[in-house]
Amino acid sequence: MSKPIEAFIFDLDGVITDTAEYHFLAWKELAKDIGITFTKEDNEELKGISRMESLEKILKLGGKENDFSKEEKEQLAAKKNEHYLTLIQNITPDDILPGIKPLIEEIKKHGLKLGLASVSKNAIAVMESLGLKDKFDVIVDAAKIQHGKPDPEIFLTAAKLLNVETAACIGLEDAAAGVDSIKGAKMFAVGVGSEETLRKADIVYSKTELLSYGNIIREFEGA
Ligand code: B16
Ligand code: MG
Repeated sequence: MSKPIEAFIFDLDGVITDTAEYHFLAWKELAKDIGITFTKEDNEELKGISRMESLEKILKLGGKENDFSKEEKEQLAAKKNEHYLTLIQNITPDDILPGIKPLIEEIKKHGLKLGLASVSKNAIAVMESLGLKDKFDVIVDAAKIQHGKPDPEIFLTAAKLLNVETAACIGLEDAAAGVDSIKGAKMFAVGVGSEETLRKADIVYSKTELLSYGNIIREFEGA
């Protein structure tokens, strides 16, 4: 028998809103500038991974991991972020993915706590544009952690700040690295995306519109 549920902890990019697509477009253009072909499939590997680690993976993909100095890499990452910032400029509450608002409302209605675990340095700005920042009890972003996903630190920190035990938390993720982070924190993991990529999750929904509070709680209680 599991503990009674106390909190839901959401990933941002790819779960609450589709900024994953904007990250992809910005990386694709940067990769092209330096002569690397970067596909949507390659992008799967970057989901939930920090900005600098993402750049390192792209350089490796193109066999250019030793071609740039630390300063040059920082410039490349900054260039990608500038482009990304222009892409997310027009984000509004209409960009909240289907099924997320009703799920958040159910969570609130049941008096549960709500946390965000995003490794994005732009998380607070995006949450503000979506009109969701004040609904969350805790936002853990890149500024609050040392180790990104798949390390469990980000979900552990969210649980700690919410003052709940990890066994009483449900984490939601669209990335394999994020699911590893949730499971490393010993939480119940809800995956959004493909079963194959997210096979370590306790339950997987192919799209956010299929997320159901009742169903998630039943699975959590049965785990
Ligand atoms: P930034 P999440 C992650 O956010 C994205 O999934 C990942 O693709 C991105 O590289 C990372 O944020 C860093 O983002 O460049 O804005 O700091 O999925 O943890 O919400
Ligand atoms: Mg994500």
